[in-house]
Parts: sequence; structure tokens; C-alpha cells
Amino acid sequence: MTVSSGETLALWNRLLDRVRTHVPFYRERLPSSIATLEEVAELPFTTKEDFRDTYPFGLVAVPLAEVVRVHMSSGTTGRPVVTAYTRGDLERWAECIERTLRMGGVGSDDVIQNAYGYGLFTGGFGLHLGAERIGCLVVPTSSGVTQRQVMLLRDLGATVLACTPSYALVLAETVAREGIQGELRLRCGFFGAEPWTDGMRRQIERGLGLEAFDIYGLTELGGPGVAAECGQHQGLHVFEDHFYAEVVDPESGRPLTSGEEGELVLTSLRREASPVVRYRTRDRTALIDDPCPCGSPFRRMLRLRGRTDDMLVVRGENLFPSQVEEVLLQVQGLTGNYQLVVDRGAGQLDRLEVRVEAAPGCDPAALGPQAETRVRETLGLGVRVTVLPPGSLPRSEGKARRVVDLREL
Ligand code: DLL
Repeated sequence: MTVSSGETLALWNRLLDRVRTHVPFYRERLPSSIATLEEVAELPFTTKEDFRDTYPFGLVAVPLAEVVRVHMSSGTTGRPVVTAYTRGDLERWAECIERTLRMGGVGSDDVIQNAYGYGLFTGGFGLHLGAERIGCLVVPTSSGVTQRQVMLLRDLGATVLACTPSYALVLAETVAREGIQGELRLRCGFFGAEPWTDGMRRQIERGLGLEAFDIYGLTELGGPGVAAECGQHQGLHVFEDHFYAEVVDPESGRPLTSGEEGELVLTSLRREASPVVRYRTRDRTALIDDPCPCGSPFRRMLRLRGRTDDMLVVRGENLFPSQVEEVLLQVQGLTGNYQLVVDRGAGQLDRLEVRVEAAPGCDPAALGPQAETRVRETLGLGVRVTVLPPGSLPRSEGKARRVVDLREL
């Protein structure tokens, strides 16, 4: 399973032919073929706005009779982004998720509790398909109803957990509160759909007694199953036999080289119903060419720091919530339950307040100044850190809301 450039070029040309034949949006914009992969950099991008403008089925490349499923993401504003699947797409999706789970050694003896949301979101059904393909026993809890989740984790003897990292933390907290960690059989977990740091990873691994794997995907490319961590935990392997990955300078759109951080651009090489050419993900990462000790033929992307649209500009400084998270979790006694509140004070100066919860039994008063010093020294930013007692901030069942921006209200 290696990816030769000859094969990839052939997939590209088949893709161009398909989308030009069936999707007017692409027919007008793309050449009928390319001679080398270098020419990919000349092709136009597809953006989230293009998905919204062609809502619901404008980018679909097969007759609707061949579509057997849709998923979508609503985002916070505007029309949803719709992605469609043929029967063959579902099979390929299941294959990619199977590959993801196999990275953690998952096999048919495993019991997987799938606490990603089922429904329009791709997470629940995506993980479900792949786990069933392996032959795992799937417990499709979907997200929420935390008390019952924890009871089922214990009673059904789940060995694998799948959910967002912020929800994994909620589960870990509940497990600790009920004092049942010793009764769990969890061995590994597959967490993604939102940015999370290594500090958060350690809290989840400790709290649930498992090895955590980072998994990546997005609705526009069909959901999870685009990239996943192997046991080395040094970046996520992009499944390059299905997805063509580039990283570009977000300003100029110019391709960047291995190790340079920029915006991830993805093309689906094999999807039938909703093929996408050069999708600008707005996700910030770098691609790594160096071979991975695990022997995978697929290049890696670094763990995501965040989306370009989550980046905060505070008094002219660029800041991702995950950078603050990393610093907070170096302070013993603080947890991954945090929120950043940005406001504009008198004199129109931006103020950033970090609200973070202390772990049970820790003294909030002592931790605030310590965290403020760390943030200032590490990120060069003066912030107020308010340390709250455990349980003060809202808990998320899916993607956590990390930023509250009051400046535009
Ligand atoms: O979140 C698909 C998914 C489901 C991925 C389950 C992993 C697990 P969307 O709702 O369309 O799809 O959101 C996609 O979430 O562009 C990233 O900004 C972010 N994201 C996804 N995975 C990761 C990750 C699903 N591992 C958007 N690390 C993407 C950081 C992630 N951010």
C-alpha cells in the first residue's frame, strides 16, 4: 500500500474527468487533465462558501438515485455544508475508519463505545461503520447522558472509546467522581473533531487509563478517516491513497514545503458522490516528509493547532486557544476545562480573561497568579486568569466552545 506519484496522477486525471463531466461548478474552472502533479498547485481552490453557494446538491457528481446517505455540518452561521455518499463511498469510508482504528490495534475482540454524536454529524456513523467492518462489538451510545455512558463503559466492558477530547474529559471526571476507574477495561481511545493538546491527552489518558489517538477529518471531505495517529504519536498519517494533501500559505495560496506551517488543502481522490478539489480547510498544520518509524507509507501532518478562524487577535497578537491550553496544563492542579473571554475595556484595549477550573482538592486562589506568570512568560501576553472551583464551566458533549468574544456584541 504505497502511493506512487504515477498512481496519484492517474487518480487526479480520473477525478478531473469526473467532476468536469458531472459538476457544472467544476466544469467551468478546471482543465480536462494535468500532465504532472506540480500542475495541481495551479488549480483553483474550493472553499466553504462554494459549498454554501451550491447548497444542497450543487457539488454532487452522481444522479441522486445513486446517493444513499448525506451528512452535514451546520457551523454557527449560514447554510449547512452537505456531503453525499454512494454505496461505494460508504465502503471506502468504512475502510479508512478501519485503518484508523487498526492504528490502535483494534480487532474483532474489542468492545467500542461510540460516544460521537449520531445524526447529521459525521462522527457517530463514521466510527460506527469502521468498527463494524472490523467486527467489533459496537455500543452506539452517541454523545450525552454522561452518567449512563459511564455505567455502560463499566458494565459492557468497553475496551475502546470514541468521542471528542473535551467529552472524554467529562467522562474521566465522572469516572473519578464515582471512583470506578479500577473497574474499567478501556485500552485505547480515538479522539478528534476539535483541537486538543498533549496536556489534554495526558489528562484523558490518566483519567480513563487508556492510550489516546488523535483522528482527523471534516464534513467537506466525508468526515473522520482523513488522517490518524499511529502508535508513535508523532503526527497524523494522511491517507494519501484517498486524499491528496497540500499545505499552502494562507495569504498567498502558494504551496509550502515539508515542515512549514500553513493551511491544509485537501482533495478527495476517490469519492464518487461528493468529490472535492483543493478544499481550503482553514486548518493550520504542516506536512512532514520524513519517514515515520511505524513504517507507514503515508506522510504525516502535525497535530492541528486550530483553525485560522479560531485564531484570536488580542492586542495585535495572534493566539490559538490550544496554545493557552498547553500552558495551563503545565500548571499542576489546573484542568482542561477552560474558556477564553475576550472583551474590549475602557480605552478600547482588548482584555483576555482565561477562566479555568482547578482539579478537585486544589486551592484555586494559589493557582491563578502562577498561571498568569506562565502565560506571560510563554506567550508574551498579559492575561487575567480566573481559577474556578471544579464544575463551574459548561461541559460539552461534542465540540467544546473555547472562546467567548464579547468585542462585537
Ligand atoms: O469534526 C469530523 C470528525 C468527526 C473528525 C470525528 C474526527 C472525529 P466537522 O464537524 O466538519 O467534521 O469539523 C471539521 O473540525 O476542519 C478541524 O477544524 C476540526 N477537527 C477535526 N478533527 C480534528 C483534530 C468533524 N483531530 C473541523 N484536531 C476540522 C483538531 C480537528 N481539529
